[in-house]
Formats: sequence, C-alpha cells, structure tokens
Amino acid sequence: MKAHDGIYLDGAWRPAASQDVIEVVDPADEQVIARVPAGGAEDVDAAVRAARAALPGWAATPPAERAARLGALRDVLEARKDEIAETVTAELGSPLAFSQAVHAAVPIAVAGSYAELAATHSFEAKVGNSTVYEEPVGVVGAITPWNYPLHQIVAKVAPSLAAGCTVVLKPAEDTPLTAQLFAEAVHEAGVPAGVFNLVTGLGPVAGQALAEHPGVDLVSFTGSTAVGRRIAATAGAAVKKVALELGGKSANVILPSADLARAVNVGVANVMSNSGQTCSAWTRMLVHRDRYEEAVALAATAAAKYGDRIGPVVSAKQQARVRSYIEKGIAEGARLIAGGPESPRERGYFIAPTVFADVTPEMTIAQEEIFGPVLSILRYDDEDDALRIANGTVYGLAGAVWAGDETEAVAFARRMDTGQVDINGGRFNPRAPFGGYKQSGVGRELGAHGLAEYLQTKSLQF
Ligand code: TXE
Repeated sequence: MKAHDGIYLDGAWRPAASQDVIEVVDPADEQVIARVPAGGAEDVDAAVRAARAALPGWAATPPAERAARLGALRDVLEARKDEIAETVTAELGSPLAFSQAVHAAVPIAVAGSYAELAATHSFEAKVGNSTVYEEPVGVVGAITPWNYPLHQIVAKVAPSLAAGCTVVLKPAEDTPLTAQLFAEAVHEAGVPAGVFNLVTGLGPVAGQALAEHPGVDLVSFTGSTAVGRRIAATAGAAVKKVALELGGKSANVILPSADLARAVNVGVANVMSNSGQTCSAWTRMLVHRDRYEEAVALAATAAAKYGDRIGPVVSAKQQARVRSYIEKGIAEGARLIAGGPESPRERGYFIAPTVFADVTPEMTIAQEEIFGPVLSILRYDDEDDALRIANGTVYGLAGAVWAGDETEAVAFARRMDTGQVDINGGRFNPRAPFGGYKQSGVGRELGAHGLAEYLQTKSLQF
C-alpha cells in the first residue's frame, strides 16, 4: 500500500526526526501492508510550532474564505472516495461496500456541513450594549482512534478550520494511511501551510507529547476512557481546554408497543456493523419479559444471517480483548445464543457475531464496553425498570427507543441519561450534536455545537 515516509509539517511532507516506524497490518490477513514514521516529541514540537506560526493568519482569514477551503476539501474527498474506501478497508478490515457507504460517505457529508456552517455562522453578535465576538480557541491537538478512521479526523479538523483554529493531528497507530490521505486532501484543497499538520505515531509517545505540549490550547480526544481520563488530568493541571469523546454502553429499549421484529433486526445490525467497533453501538437490548423469548429467537436468527460477512476487528490486541469478554459472559452465566469466543477463520482477527441472552444488569458484559460484535439481551419488568437498567452504567453516549407511537418513545428518551437517542430506528444527521453524558465524555461533536467547542467568546462593552 502506498504510504508517505515523512510527516506532514508546515505544508510539506518532511522526514521525521524520530527513526522509529509503525508497521501497518491488514487485519483480514495479518500481513504488513505499509510502514509509516512513528513520530516522537521532537516531531510533535515542530508541528505545534508550525501550527502556532500559522494561527494569526488563519484566525484573521475571513470565514467565507475558510468556508471556501472547507468546500474544496469536501470536493477533494468526494473525488477520492474510492481511494478512501480502499485505504480504510486495507488497514481497518471493513468490507469494501461498508467502507464506501460509511467510512468514505459520512466524513464527506460532515466536511460539507462545516463548509456551509463556516459560511453562514455569525461570529459576532450584539447583546445590549456589548458586541460579542466568537474567536478561535487557538492550536488544537487532535488525537483520534481507528474505528472510523476518516470520520473521527474530519469531526475534529473540519470544525477547527471553520472556527479559525490550526491543528496538529495524531491519528491512531492502527490506521495512519487514511490520515495521510486526509493530509493530501487538505493540501490539495489549498489550506495554507501550517494550518493543518500530521504526526503519525504511538499514543504513549507522540499522543502524550501532544496532549502535554504547552503550545496546544485545546486537546480534542476520542478513544478509551482510561486514556481520556489521563488527558483530562494533564489538561486540568495546565488549565487547558479539552473535548473528550469516550466509550459507550448504549441501551436499545424496545417498549411493549414496538414492532418487535423490526426493532430486533435493526438492533442486531447496529451492533454487528463495523464489527461492533462503534462507540455509540446499541450493545444492550432491553426487552419486556412477556416478549423476551420471542426477541431472543429473532436475534439468534438475525445474527446467524451475518455468518462471516462482517469484517475482522482491527488488531490482535482487540481480538484478544473481545474474546476475553465473551469468555467472561459465559463464565458469569449468560446464555450464548450465537457466536462465541472461537475465531471463525484461521487467519485474520475475526470474531463471530455473538449474542448473549439472560444477561443481568450487573454482569461485566452489561457494564463494560466490549468493542466487538457482541450483543447482550436483558429483560425488564416495566418502564421504570427499563429506565433504571438503561441508565445503570457509567456511560451515556447514545441509545435507541422503539414504541408503537413516537410520543411514547420520545417521553422515554427524555428520561434517559444519554447524549443521543434514535427514535424507531433514527437516521444519521451530520448536523446533530453527538457526545456524552456522564463518563462518555466532555463536549460535543458535529454541527453548530461541535463548532462551538473550538470557539471562545470576547465581549466588548460600549
Ligand atoms: O484506545 P486508545 P485503544 C475504546 C474501546 C476499545 C478501547 C481500547 O473500548 O476497545 O478503547 O482501544 C492515543 N496519550 N475505544 O487501545 O489507546 C492512541 O494512539 C495520548 C472507544 O485503541 O485510547 C489513539 O490515537 N494519546 C473509542 C487514541 O489515543 C494516547 C474509539 C485512542 O487509543 C495515549 C477507540 C496517551 N497516553 C477505542 N495512549 C470511541 N470512543 O469511539 C493512546 N493514545
């Protein structure tokens, strides 16, 4: 696979100071497909300096011109969408059709929405005898995960650029090739040198150096709760701003009046999609006890239909982690109705679509994020019980409610401690805010709320 052997710094690909390399592995066949630099603290420092130097110019660039660059970026991504899909498939392992429909298409929509927002957002408002200006926060350190390699990048970089911030990106070590492709697109779109910089590297080395760098004004992180907590502590000590998008354990609440077959089928598809590597996945299905066995039978059939059509998980590390959760579910007494810990193939980091019934709320598989194609089905007695179970984890990122009528579903959704809820299936909206209640994070991504994370206000009194 084609790869750059440098880092993208101040508008050009340059050799990294660090001699270390990352080997990129295709998770479907365990072969090394490329090598990229594993940047170190010196590389991060050079990138932050470039971003700081570019900040005054980009912050002063009229929003209409920033919008034009974002529009150009959207168009380059659109023109290169096949290449994006192939790259994501090579390093993440997702089936090509899914890479096209989701991994390429969603970030194109998000980039487009920020091109529009930058053009239409009012960065200045009169409030009584004051004028309030919305100004960029400054240099953004963006640290992204591998599960949606391009979307995670665009969801941070596009609003940063719209706001007038400059960026240093440290993408996940598992998926650096998509990040390199994105840097090429930024370059092609005519974004000025230094406004966007890319340092590929390892989390505890380049990631940590970026999070701790005094020249970074805001750290925007998506990843595990453990690392997020650490970043929040470091940033807190330095009184630096943070945006954190962490894990989830979202509830899919099927109320008795719902179309059960549809709710179960869509619910299973939601968890199996991207091999379960979605922070907002509805990993806990909650079904009324009267319809429980019917739902379990439907879910077993739905999961079996997937067979080995889902892709592998991203790495040997993630495969081992997911398997250990499946083993734990069995050990804690849940009833395995599909899949299991054995890999369905000899090569590649595959996990069979797995479904557990008789899961109780305190079990590990009902509390912790598994990040694999594993669904837990829980039983509830009445609505209050369903709400208690739905709200009974440390997370609050997303969720779903199904009911015979929308009013009933909305009433339930409003009682859930979570940042986003899909009603009777829902549809992705690139402008709707996305982010967590409780330990699922701090701040919001996407739309106007996502833009606000990268702005700070200044008021002038007259
Ligand atoms: O995450 P990490 P991992 C969850 C999911 C998954 C688990 C582990 O449950 O099973 O986390 O995944 C960088 N300082 N999510 O190990 O390590 C790292 O290089 C600064 C949920 O891949 O958090 C990468 O760029 N940065 C999630 C990014 O953090 C550090 C998406 C995420 O990696 C760092 C991914 C450090 N000390 C995993 N250590 C979601 N919310 O969508 C690592 N990184």
